[in-house]
Amino acid sequence: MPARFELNGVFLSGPTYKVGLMLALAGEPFDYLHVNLMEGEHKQPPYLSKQRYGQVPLLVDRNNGRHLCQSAAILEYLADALGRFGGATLDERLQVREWLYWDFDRLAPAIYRSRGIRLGFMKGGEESLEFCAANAASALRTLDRHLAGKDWIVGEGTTIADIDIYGVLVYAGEAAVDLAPYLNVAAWLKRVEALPGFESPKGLLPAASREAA
Ligand SMILES: N[C@@H](CCC(=O)N[C@@H](CS)C(=O)NCC(=O)O)C(=O)O
Repeated sequence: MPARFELNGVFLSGPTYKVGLMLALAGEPFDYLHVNLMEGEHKQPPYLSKQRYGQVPLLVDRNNGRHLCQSAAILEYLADALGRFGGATLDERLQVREWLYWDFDRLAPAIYRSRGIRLGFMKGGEESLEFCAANAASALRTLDRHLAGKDWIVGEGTTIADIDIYGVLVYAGEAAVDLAPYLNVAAWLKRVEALPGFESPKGLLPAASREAA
């Protein structure tokens, strides 16, 4: 029987990794379809008819034919659909959502952009890199203060807030951001990496399409 989920993405993409990590931690096998960004596949009508923003990731839920876009919204969908990592109460779910918005406002742009410039797939000079470094430091101070005395970002267990933010900070090294001074963040990263089903970006996202094992 084919896997329930089909993840369309690119192996270098942080937002694609977030969705793959969620599926892996939830124990959900998925077919992986490589989208050829170099050849502009994501801007062609067949892909745009499934992903209106012309971006990766795109998740297809074959149980109901839904096509889902935007990694944070996909994480919320999966938490709901699979009954995992959504938060234990309404208040936790609301806090989780706050962190998802915070990530894409404060943390992800700084890390992803710095990484993109350094790896050569985004434009930007020294000034942009300095701006990213200052914003990353500010966001990391916020997260580090928040994690003092806590194992997880929200509540007593892993949530999609942890998965979403891990999916940014895993690229800190490539963005030349040193996480060592942020002791609470460093300890939390290790907790995420010890979760059953955890996989690194390399382990989860191949360079070519792959069917679920
Ligand atoms: N907010 C989106 C961002 C997705 C995104 O930036 N995807 C990049 C790859 S990492 C992409 O598709 N870039 C090609 C483009 O935007 O044309 C999400 O979280 O899903």
